[in-house]
Amino acid sequence: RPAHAPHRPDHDLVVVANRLPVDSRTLPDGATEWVTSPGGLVTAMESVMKGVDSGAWVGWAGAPGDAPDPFEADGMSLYPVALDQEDIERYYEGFSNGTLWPLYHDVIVEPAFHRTWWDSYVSANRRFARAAAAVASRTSTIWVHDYQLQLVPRMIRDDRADVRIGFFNHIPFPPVELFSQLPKRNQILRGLLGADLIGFQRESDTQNFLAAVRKLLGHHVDGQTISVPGLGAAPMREVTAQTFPISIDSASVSALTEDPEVREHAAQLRRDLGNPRKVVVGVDRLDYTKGIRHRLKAWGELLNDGSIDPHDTVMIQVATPSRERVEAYRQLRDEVELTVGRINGDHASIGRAAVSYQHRSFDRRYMTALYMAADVVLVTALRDGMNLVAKEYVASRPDLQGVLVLSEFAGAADELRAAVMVNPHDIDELKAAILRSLAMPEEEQQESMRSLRHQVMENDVQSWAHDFLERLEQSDDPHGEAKPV
Ligand code: ADQ
Repeated sequence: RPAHAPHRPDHDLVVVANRLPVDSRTLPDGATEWVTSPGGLVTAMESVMKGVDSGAWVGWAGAPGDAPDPFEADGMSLYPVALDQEDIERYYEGFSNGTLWPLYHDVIVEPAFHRTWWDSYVSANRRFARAAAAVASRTSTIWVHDYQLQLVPRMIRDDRADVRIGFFNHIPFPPVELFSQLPKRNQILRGLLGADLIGFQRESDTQNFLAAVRKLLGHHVDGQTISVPGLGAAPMREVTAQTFPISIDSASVSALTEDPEVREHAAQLRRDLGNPRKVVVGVDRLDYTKGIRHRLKAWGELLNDGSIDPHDTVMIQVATPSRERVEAYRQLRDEVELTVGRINGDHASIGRAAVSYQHRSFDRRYMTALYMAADVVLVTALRDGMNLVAKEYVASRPDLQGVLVLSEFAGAADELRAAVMVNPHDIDELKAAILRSLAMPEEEQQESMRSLRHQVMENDVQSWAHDFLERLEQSDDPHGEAKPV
């Protein structure tokens, strides 16, 4: 149970993200329970914060209304920010997930825009910025995360010119032709440029951002360095945009595979499925960017063609509930569940599913067991910042068995070159890739997995955070003193 934290503004690192790493949940007896909040950002940053002496995290606690008091958990100070029901509808579900999310993911669904959503985005961003500025000391580094908070760097800088500010975008940054559609696009760019360092997942994201800054704001760009004119008499500032591909806590995932209980769980999973010859797995938040429909279409056709025998091959699709109040997500859930129902209606036998569908969250140990039981993992995102599932699968296979099918539209495709690459829009290509993976000889699996593991084990989330923070330290000293050598 978290103890209440005294106000302790001496944090080395202040993380600002939409969500705290834990969500508050009110129990029937009125008491508060804290559970890990979902998604890739929290998975990544949780392990980073374990290595920080005095870390703080500013974010929303996941429930509408007044913010709980600051408290300590997992060795860091958590500072909850309040969002009321209207903020949730306009700032979070509206501008963040109804406007920015689809626009930044190649307009897979049409972005909606309302001016009231924007107003709420501005005021919510201001609340996060104030909360962060209030707990940062003169020597703190503030690290702002993700598309919900793009105005925060500039808002903090206006208040606190004496701190270093970094920003990392976990999702793609779109080509300038798409970004230009965004109402308030220049305010967004100026908001981001309040940071000293702006990080992106892929080199193409960094280049897209630099092109937008050049074309829409007319700022001078030299390589990765942007010259940002100061306001009034303030001098020109230099801002760096750079690529930092995020990763996972690879060693701890890999270590879990040695745990006898996890191993037994993996074996039990296969037994529960009726010991099929092959198990194919998909793990995603239930999001239209993840290509779940394309994957199920390919799977359904392979069963219909008779290319796959449902008596010896099973697919497990784990779909974490996500953004269930946003219309496009409700629709997606209906479509996915209809498709799964059809496939099972046509191909499942009594007691044995053709697609085993799980709409819920599982803990780390279960997820690792699932990866260990998977002969093939399908990552078929239509657009994805990175995709941690691809890296988790690789880290879970020290036995060098298993095949990763990876969409070229996931950020992970830049690094995980030894995967079976696919364009998920091409259903025939996807089907062929699945069949090839199911038939891949052991030696070939080993060769590919060895190369993938080399990449994932060497480049973990700790080195990602270290690289980002080290680069941020090299930016101009905000106190105007000489850089330490
Ligand atoms: P997400 O879109 O959330 O993250 P992803 O990178 O795949 O996507 O991370 C999802 C995380 O949730 C993984 O760690 C996965 O294991 C976990 N998860 C998924 N389903 C689960 C379930 N049912 N139960 C338990 N855990 C589950 C965003 C961007 C990504 C980027 C990350 C990190 O969209 O592109 O990789 O941030 O920057």
